[in-house]
Amino acid sequence: MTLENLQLPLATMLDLASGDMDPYALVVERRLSHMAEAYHDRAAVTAAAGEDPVIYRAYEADVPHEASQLVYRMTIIEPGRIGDEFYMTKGHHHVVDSGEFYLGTAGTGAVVMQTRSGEVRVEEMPPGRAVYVPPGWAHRSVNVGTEPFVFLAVFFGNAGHDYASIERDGFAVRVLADGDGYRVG
Ligand code: S6P
Ligand code: ZN
Repeated sequence: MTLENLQLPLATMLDLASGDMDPYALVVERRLSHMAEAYHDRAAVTAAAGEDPVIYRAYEADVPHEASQLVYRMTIIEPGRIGDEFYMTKGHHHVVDSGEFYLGTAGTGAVVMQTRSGEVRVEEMPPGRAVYVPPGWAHRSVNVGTEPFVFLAVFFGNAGHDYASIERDGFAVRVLADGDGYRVG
């Protein structure tokens, strides 16, 4: 980095309870119609399609998508289910295999991680619990509670997001309602 393009420090307010970020550079909003194929109960997808609920939003800080940068996002997954499957993110691999830092800040959720060879791990992310997603592990977050599930993510600016392989192959496990709780099936 030369003096000409030296970047200034950035300070951002993160509301850990609500997930609001101020200022933010972009927001990703995903409704059911953006990820309808991800849910296994087709009748439940059809029943919810008219309302097309917002499943989650992610606010991103104004950091360049370049090597050596650390981009950060706050994600808010609404509470809800499609059939017996909890609201969740699309999930992705990073195009450039690279680790990611997650920190739960509100609500009750978990992150499902999976290698390309099919090894799976699920970690809960209550407020204050950090989860490290190592390079090569796809990741999808799930709200298993009744309040919005909020978490912070920090990833490399050149990571890139590969959604296509998850859209094609899915995850080997689903997080499903089970009484008042959940099971991984
Ligand atoms: C980015 C990080 C998260 C997700 C966000 C939305 O590497 O893993 O900020 O982007 O939770 O999930 P998705 O799967 O739609 O990107
Ligand atoms: Zn990621």
